[in-house]
Amino acid sequence: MISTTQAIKLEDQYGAHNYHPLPVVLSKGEGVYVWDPEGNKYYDFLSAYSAVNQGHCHPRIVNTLKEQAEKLTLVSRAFHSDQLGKYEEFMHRTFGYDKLLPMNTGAEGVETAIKLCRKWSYEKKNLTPEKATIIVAKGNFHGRTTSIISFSNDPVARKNFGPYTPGFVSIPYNDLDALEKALKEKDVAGFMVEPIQGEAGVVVPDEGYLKKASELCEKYDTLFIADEIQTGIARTGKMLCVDHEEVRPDIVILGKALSGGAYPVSAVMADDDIMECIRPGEHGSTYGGNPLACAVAMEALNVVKDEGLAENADRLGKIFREEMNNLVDESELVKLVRGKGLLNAIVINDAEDSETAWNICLKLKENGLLAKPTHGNIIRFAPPLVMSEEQLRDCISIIKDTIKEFEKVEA
Ligand code: IF1
Repeated sequence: MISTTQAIKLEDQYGAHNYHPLPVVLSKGEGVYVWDPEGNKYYDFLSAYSAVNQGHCHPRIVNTLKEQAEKLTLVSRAFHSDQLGKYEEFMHRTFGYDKLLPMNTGAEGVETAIKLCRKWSYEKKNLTPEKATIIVAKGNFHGRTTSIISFSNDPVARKNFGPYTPGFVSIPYNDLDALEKALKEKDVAGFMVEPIQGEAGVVVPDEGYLKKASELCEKYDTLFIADEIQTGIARTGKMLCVDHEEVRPDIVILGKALSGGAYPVSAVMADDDIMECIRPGEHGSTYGGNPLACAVAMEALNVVKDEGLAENADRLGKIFREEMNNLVDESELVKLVRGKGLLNAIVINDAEDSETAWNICLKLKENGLLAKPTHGNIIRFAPPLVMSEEQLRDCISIIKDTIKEFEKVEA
């Protein structure tokens, strides 16, 4: 078994430095726990950015992965497989859309939704060829491809990656007037938005924002596209985050926990009038819809349903925010807590570029809990949805004690 020091050294020497991870190496995961090579045990409070909602190495998902892997993993879409149609029907029954376009990563799902939306706008809404625009929200994070970072307003994500893909209009998040104004412009094809902005720091829009936004898109015959890659699959206390407002987007994008962290699986769902704008040979991917992905995704979603993970996330999330609000009252260091279900974040009372949040995460690690700051002074807390109330309360104590310990040192 390689040691923590050796593992980090190898990555530093031979790996691109495109991340700045916490100085911890993980070699085993089970449910809400992960272990480092030296045998230290941690609560995972990041869940691989909401990809392991079902907990690490869920036995049902791992067994399905093993069984299918011994039968058939990939045939490409040159031929049919016995899993793809079954999976597509399963997803139709689960989410109620006519059709699904299977991809692999979240960014591929987002790129697919962009292409689908543009194609629909030329072929069904008769927009000016090559002039379609898609409205996006400032503070968005939809992935790392060149087109996606073209409409990011995060300089770190964009700098020196130009020239940028045109055809996107940025408006402030959670601002319906700005949305309506943008929808009135010429050649608008769609509005793509995260129901809660994850990377921006778990920014929850006002109650009713998603509902009104989808109604405005309807009014202006524009597609409402929900990126549920991080907020979906029970993370916020409902199967989809848009379910909190009973909104039915024209296009829904899923990823991450769609496979429970066992395999890259993403999906784009829409009804026939939109999905049939893409015809044979117009879009695809070698691994898209492979039988291994289909089998794993069906089992991963069955686990979510059978174990009532949405209900658990809703109930535990309320306890978490209540306890974090008590901490806000008691602590100078924690300014506020926000989130929905088990997608939450605390804002640290320090400058955006301060090291405080990072240092708190280092201390949390020493105390047995893994979390990582998102922008500057915000710490995202997103444990696997299989967590018990007892485990959550244990984590709350660790967080409270660490913050208090930190304040004493800081004071
Ligand atoms: C990183 C966080 C970032 C996403 C939404 C699409 C994608 C993501 C709403 C793309 C991916 C990941 C990517 C990872 C860190 C993490 C992340 F918000 F979840 F924390 F970066 F913002 N839509 N989010 O959140 O999916 O192609 O990665 O499968 O890139 O550092 P992907």
